[in-house]
Amino acid sequence: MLQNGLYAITAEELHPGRPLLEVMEETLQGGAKMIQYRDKKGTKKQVIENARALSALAKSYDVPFIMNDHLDVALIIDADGVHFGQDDVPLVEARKLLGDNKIIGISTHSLEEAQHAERDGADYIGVGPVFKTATKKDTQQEIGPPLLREIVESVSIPTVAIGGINRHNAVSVIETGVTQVAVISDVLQATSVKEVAEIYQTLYDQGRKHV
Ligand code: TZP
Ligand code: MG
Repeated sequence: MLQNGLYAITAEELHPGRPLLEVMEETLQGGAKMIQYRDKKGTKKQVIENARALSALAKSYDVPFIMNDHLDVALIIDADGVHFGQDDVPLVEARKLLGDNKIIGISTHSLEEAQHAERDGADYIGVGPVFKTATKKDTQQEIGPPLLREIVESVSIPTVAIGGINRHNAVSVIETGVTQVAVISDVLQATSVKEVAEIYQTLYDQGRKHV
């Protein structure tokens, strides 16, 4: 259900002066396999408007649209799925409201959390931070590729690596067998977002040869 490749996540503050929709369309033109709208600051009204527009954009590229944090917004705009942290709406509660056809992703930081999320019925897990990152301030200790590999091998649901991934270290991450790499700053801060998204697809093919 999740295709191998780049998972593009929004961070509007990283591309001042460039519209959110334009930047995210470039990730899709470059071949992103999934997009997530992550907004920790907007008003509910703004989040609904942006989510509706991003969802339509993703649909036009036949790519799933995932809403971070806001279960109500996901329901209002009929998003393809949601992404939650460990302290957000519990997975089993979200499942009751969203049904079996929506994607529910959960952030995990250890083997235990990963296995727990799988048991609770997550459709995929985020795993990280793999490396140090300046994008999320309240992150846990970075786990590194060896533990990432252990986690990937210990679950049978799709896995998404996140945190500090860039063009230089992406192959070492992809080689662990992760389904997707979620990248924020290295993609959104690029001069050509589309070209960098395309590079990730090439790196993916390179890394998968060793899986
Ligand atoms: N969750 C764990 S690390 C992270 C999130 C949202 C930030 C990843 O951003 P970057 O710029 O790709 O390191
Ligand atoms: Mg959250």
